[in-house]
Amino acid sequence: MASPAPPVAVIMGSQSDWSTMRHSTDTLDALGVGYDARIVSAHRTPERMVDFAKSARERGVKVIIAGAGGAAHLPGMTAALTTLPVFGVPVESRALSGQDSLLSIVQMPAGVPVGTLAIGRAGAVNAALLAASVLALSDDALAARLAEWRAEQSAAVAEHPVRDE
Ligand code: RP5
Repeated sequence: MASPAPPVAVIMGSQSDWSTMRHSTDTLDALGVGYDARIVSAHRTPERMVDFAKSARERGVKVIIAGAGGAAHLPGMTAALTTLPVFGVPVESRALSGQDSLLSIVQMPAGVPVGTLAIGRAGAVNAALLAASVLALSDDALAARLAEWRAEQSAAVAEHPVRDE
């Protein structure tokens, strides 16, 4: 039998989404959370999307992070095909600065949830932190690493601004 998949799947609609979605994988790396990163396009590879989403739970995936831009159907269609938690990251599009991505991910009809994050890097980082929070519900060591990550973030904030102008 094949070994189980890493707990987080980071999927994206295109290679061009990687510069945003790498912030999810960088954050998961920092927290020691295993993941698999894949290109899965709702429009260009719809059958790959269906195969991925339908098999995710049985392969051992626990949380899905899905980034897409423009007419960003990937998070919603993936959520329609699995009951695993799906966090959607709107990628900043050239034409509409990611407003199109955000609205097409966030405005899901009642019954098929996508936890929608901010546009771009902030959303990609926070999707990873949310995924880690979900996994930390049943993983005390990860909960401790997450608390440490937060403490380091707090410690890095200076009390006074540098007067550099
Ligand atoms: C979406 O279309 C992708 O998620 C990407 O953000 C956008 C543009 O894709 P490319 O034309 O750059 O491949 O499916």
